[in-house]
Amino acid sequence: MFDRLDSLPPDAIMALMQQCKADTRTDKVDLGVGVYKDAAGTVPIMRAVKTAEEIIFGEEKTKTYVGTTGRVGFRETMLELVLGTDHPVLGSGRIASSQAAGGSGALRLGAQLVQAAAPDATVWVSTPTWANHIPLIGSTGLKLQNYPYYNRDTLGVDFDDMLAHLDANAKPGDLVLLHGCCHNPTGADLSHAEWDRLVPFMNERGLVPFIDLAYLGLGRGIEDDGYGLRLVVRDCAESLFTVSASKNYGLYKERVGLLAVVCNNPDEAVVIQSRLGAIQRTLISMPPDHGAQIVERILGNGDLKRMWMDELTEMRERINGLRQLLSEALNVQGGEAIARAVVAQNGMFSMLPVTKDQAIRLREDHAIYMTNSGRINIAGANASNIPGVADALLSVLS
Ligand code: PLP
Ligand code: TYF
Repeated sequence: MFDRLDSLPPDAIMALMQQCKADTRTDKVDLGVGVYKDAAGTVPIMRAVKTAEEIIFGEEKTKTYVGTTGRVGFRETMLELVLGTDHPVLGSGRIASSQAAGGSGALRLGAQLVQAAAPDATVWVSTPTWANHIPLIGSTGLKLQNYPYYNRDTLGVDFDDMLAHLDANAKPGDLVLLHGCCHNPTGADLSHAEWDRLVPFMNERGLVPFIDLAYLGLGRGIEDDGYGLRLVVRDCAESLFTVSASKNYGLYKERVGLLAVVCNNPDEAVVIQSRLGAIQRTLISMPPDHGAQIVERILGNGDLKRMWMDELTEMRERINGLRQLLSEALNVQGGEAIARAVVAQNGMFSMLPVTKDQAIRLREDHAIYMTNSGRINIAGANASNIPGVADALLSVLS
């Protein structure tokens, strides 16, 4: 039977990562895959994570199953982190939640729930969005459509176009997938003022927010980065959000994430909690535990939490320092607009106005790796190669 199937192309970003790895040029710069790298170019294990692992190694008594929706302590501490301990919805009983296999597993779980509740709903995603949103959500059978978001001329968000498009095309009960912060692939986020306008707009039109938060703390800080999500949870009767612990804890391969579903009332939340367990059972039975145990230990221990926060601040400051350096290096004739965008954008990514051919030239002629769409992961650079990256970029753009 397997001869009936054709092969499929590999994930483009993973393929780019392999291609860069195989490149023998010593001055290569990997601005491809979205993982945080330190100044030495390694993807480090955070000290708080290592310390938590050592404690777990000494204290863990059993590897028995935890359950389909994972650890209660993980879910509670993550919700407190993301929403803030004084959030009005936190103690309301309106939130159902589940641990998941990464942010990706949480997205799939959430989409599967939406598909069960509202199979005719459309999920609106930004142009562009993280490429994996399409298969993760689309494979449930839900329909996906695009709303305008990033303007490649202004290198910013087309907020008025976004609202006008949703106003004209989305129907009540549709979902709008929003990036909580550090938009992937563009780095262009909604301002607080835009979130303030978006939330009442969505409420008036009966649109349900579905927020993907994968980079909390890597943009401007936890409070700032969580602004839109906290507002949505406070002001919308129903919403969903996913949280990934891959980037801000460096727990990529451990696969740890959270899905939260904010319901109209506590009775509904009880029903949805049972559904989340049932859906997870159809997908993977139970989520992996190790990463969730680490996160729970860190967030539940004052010293470890401070250690983690300090490291997260170091990571964010490194990224923002590199943004500043790149911006300064690009701030010459012809590069001014990109220079401004690079410091206005948030998180690891920026989307540069390079064509596919230019991205290929940067790869082939300069050993600088970025996606064909012009997305760079700024954390892949360092202070010594930034001037070369800026020069190469300006040369292919001229
Ligand atoms: N959402 C976005 C926008 C991402 O960039 C990522 C990153 O990999 C994820 C979700 C989920 O990542 P993971 O499944 O590794 O937690
Ligand atoms: O966008 C990125 O680079 C990260 C990592 O299939 C990633 O989100 C890339 C591709 C993929 C899974 C994760």
